Amino acid sequence: MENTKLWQKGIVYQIYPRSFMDYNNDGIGDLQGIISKLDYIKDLGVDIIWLSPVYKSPNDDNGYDISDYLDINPEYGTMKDMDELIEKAKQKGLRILMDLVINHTSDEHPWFTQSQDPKSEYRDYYIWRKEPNNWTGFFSGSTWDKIGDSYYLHLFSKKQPDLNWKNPKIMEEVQNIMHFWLKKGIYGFRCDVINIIYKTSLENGKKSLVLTGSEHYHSQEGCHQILKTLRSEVMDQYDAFTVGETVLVTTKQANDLILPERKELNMVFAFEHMETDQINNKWFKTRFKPNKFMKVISKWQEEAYWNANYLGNHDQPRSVSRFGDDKKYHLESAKMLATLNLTLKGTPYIFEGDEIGMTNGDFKSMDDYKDIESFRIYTLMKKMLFPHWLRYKLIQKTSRDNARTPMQWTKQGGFTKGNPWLKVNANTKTINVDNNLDDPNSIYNYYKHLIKIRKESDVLINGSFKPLYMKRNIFVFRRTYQNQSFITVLNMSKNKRKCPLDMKGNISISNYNRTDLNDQLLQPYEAILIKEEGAK
Ligand code: TEU
Ligand code: CA
Repeated sequence: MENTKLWQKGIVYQIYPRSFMDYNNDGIGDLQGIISKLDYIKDLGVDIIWLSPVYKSPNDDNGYDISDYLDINPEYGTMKDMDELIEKAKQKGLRILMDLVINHTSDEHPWFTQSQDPKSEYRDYYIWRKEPNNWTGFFSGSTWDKIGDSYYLHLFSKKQPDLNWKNPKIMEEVQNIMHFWLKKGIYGFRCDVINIIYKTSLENGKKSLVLTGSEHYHSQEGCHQILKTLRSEVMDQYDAFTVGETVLVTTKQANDLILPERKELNMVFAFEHMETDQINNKWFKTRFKPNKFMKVISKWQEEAYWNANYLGNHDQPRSVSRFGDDKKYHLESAKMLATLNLTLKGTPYIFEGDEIGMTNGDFKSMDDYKDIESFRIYTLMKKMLFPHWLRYKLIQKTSRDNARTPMQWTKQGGFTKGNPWLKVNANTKTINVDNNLDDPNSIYNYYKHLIKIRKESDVLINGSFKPLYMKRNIFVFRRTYQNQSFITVLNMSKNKRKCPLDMKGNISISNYNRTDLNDQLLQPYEAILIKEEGAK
């Protein structure tokens, strides 16, 4: 236990800075806004705050297009504000995790503007070719755009040119950036799309419905080499950690990045559980099937060396709207999902607003959306002759803006006194922080209680994971450490179901305020955490 690091035993709270709290009332969340809410975050019981990018950026992709890695987006504040945030957080025992986006920069980064001149020393910072290949990108369409008489590669939007990791200068630049921030006392990095940064070849790819060409850049040996260097040259000099965002990985590919002897990353965000309600790609949603979902989660629990557990983030629809029921069983299902996320093995990540059960946005037309990806996909579906109602329905279900609506602090919203950059959900009237703080039975107070239980428990932090039942939308698993154990019982559906196993022990927490385990009938979305008695 003593050797357990903060990033293993701690809990991470993700902030999407644009949407968290607007201090100067210009409609955009900012650093002073975050500082003003540090006590709220601390009270929840978390240890680490992951900030989505706050660097200087023209905001084509809300900060995931960086034009200066060593400066702060003026919309969010200044470097002085950032120093203050790091310092004030530290005083409260909170550490800051920053987003590190090193697959691409903004096209407005001075490296890229200079790179446009074929004779510039920055030319090789990016990937230029005379002719495009057949690759298709994450936001759909070709990955190549033309400037002058050459094409440059961009796996995301055309304002996000990919860096050329075959150029040793990039390694040098990135190391400097990492040192700069780590020296300020941050606790590490969430490494954006880290498993696709190294392009082994630029050959044409095997034709595929999505991401043609990915076999040339996904999980390449070159990427492993880069991560080993960043670890030994930078990370190892600090008390810090890395979590990689890794698209399309298998448990084997994840372990190749996180096993301690590999000396690369500490953990990764995998996506397989997020793919269980989609056909082929994330824009074609099918009905959520809990059985499939729990099997994937269980597989990752058993096979991955360590997990970064999450049910939502700034790229995904809201978890309660997606895996729960945001109407009839809002309270119950949000608490059930919390119980899942916080009793699994690994480091739990909570996305801002999930602790009060925020739901998908209540957008009324395409004019309400802001996300570049939503527009790209909408246009693509139009080209494919999808009727308007279907296009709109798919965007409504999948848009990343669902997770990005401003944090609901009060009945009136409370995020800003100005005009919010993205529409505040009208359900802030009932779903808001104020209501949650006041009500002992609220989702927030359930999170808080559950976090406390987790933090005080060797079993929940270090225990092994064993699935006991995964059928009929019921998920039961056991965590064991030395001679102690917990059982988590989850009904992931709205149907009442008899628990197939005998439930024995003491109830640590339950979302129906159960006082005993005599009744084996599980209520809709019921969740029970049971501390088992005696040795196992
Ligand atoms: O996301 C990468 C990613 O592959 C997806 O999760 C992304 O949401 C996109 O929808 C692919 O379909 C990361 C960031 O989290 C995301 O916000 C950025 O847009 C992206 O990288 C580019 O930096
Ligand atoms: Ca502001």
